[in-house]
Amino acid sequence: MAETGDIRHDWTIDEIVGVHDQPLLDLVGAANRVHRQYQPPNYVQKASLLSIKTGGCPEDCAYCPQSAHYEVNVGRSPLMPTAEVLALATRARAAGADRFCMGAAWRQVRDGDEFDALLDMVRGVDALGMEACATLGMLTQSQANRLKEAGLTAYNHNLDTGPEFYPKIISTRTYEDRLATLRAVRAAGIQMCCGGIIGMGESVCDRASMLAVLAGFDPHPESVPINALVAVPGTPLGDREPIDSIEFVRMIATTRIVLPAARVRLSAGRSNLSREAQILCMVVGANSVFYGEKLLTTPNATMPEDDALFAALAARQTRAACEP
Ligand code: SAM
Ligand code: DTB
Ligand code: SF4
Repeated sequence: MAETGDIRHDWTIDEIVGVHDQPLLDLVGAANRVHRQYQPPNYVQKASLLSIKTGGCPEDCAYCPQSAHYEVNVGRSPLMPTAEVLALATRARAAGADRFCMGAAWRQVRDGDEFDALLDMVRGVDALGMEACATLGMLTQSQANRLKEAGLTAYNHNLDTGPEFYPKIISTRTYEDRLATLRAVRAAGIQMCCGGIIGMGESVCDRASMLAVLAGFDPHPESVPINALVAVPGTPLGDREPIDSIEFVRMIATTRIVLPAARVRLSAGRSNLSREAQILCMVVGANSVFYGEKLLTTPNATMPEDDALFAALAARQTRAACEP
C-alpha cells in the first residue's frame, strides 16, 4: 500500500477524489506533512507576471478575456519592445520577485522577428539572475530547443482541466495538442509549468482527472499553477460565481499530496481570498504566488495586501528578553 508522500505516477481518479474529499482537517494535516517533507517550509516564491502581447487571440478558451471570439473590453497590444520588458523585469526583481513570467495571447509561436525578440527577452531575464518563464501557446520542438538555449527556465502551458470536461471549455485546440507541446518542452530540457483552473463548472472528478494526468508525467511537472476562474463579463463564463475559498484549499492540498515535489503556485483568483485563506493554502502546500498588481489583464492582489501577507509570514523582530 502506497504511503501518502510517495512520488507516484499511477494515481487513479477515484483515489485522488478520496484524498480531496476526506475530512478537511485530515486533508490539511496530510498535505502539510507532505509539504514539510519535500519543500522548504518557510519559503514562498514571488513570481512576477507580464502580458507581453495582449488580446486578439484566435483561440476560443471560454474563460479567457483575450480571446477574439468574445466582446470584452481588453485593449489589444502588439509584442512589447524588448527594452520595455527588461525594464519591467528589473523593477520586479527590485521588488523581490525571483521568477519572471512572460505571457502572450497567441495560439502558437511563429518563427521570425517576433520569436527572435522573445529569445532576446529570455536572455535578458536570465542575465538578471531571475528564473525566466514564458507562456506563448503551442511550440514546435525546434522552438523549444531555441528557448532552452536562450536560457528559459520553464514553459507554462496549462492543461486547464481534465480531458473529459476540456471540450466544454475549448474547441479550437485539443488536449492532445497541449500534451504534444508539453512533450516538446520536456524534450528540450525546459522545466514544465502546468496546471489548471477551478470554478468553471467542472466537478471534483474533473479536477482529480487533471491531477491524474499531471501525475502521469515522469518526472512530475516542476511547477503547477492552480488558478481560480476570474470571471470576466463578456466571456462565456463571465457570470459564474466565485468558488468558495475552502474549495481552493482542498484543491491545493490535493495537488500537494499528488505532486509532492512540485512547486504549487496559488495563481489567479487570489485577490478574492482573505489573508487567512491564503495562509491556509500555504499551510497545505502553496509555495509560490504571482506578485504584482496585475495578472495578464485582470487585477491581482494589491501591493499593500501582499506586504501584509508576507509580513504575517515572516519571523517577528527579535525582542528584548522576556525575563525581568
Ligand atoms: N495563450 C497562451 C496559452 O493559452 O497557451 C498563454 C497565455 S494563457 C492566458 C495562460 C493560462 O492562463 C491559461 O491556460 C489559463 O489556465 C489561465 N487563464 C486565462 N484566463 C483566465 C481566467 N479568466 N481565470 C483564470 N485563469 C485564466
Ligand atoms: C497561469 O496558470 N495563470 C497565469 C499564468 N499562468 C500565465 C495567467 C492568469 C490569467 C488570469 C486572467 C487575466 O489576467 O487575463
Ligand atoms: Fe488565447 Fe491563451 Fe486566452 Fe486561450 S488562454 S484565448 S490561447 S490567450
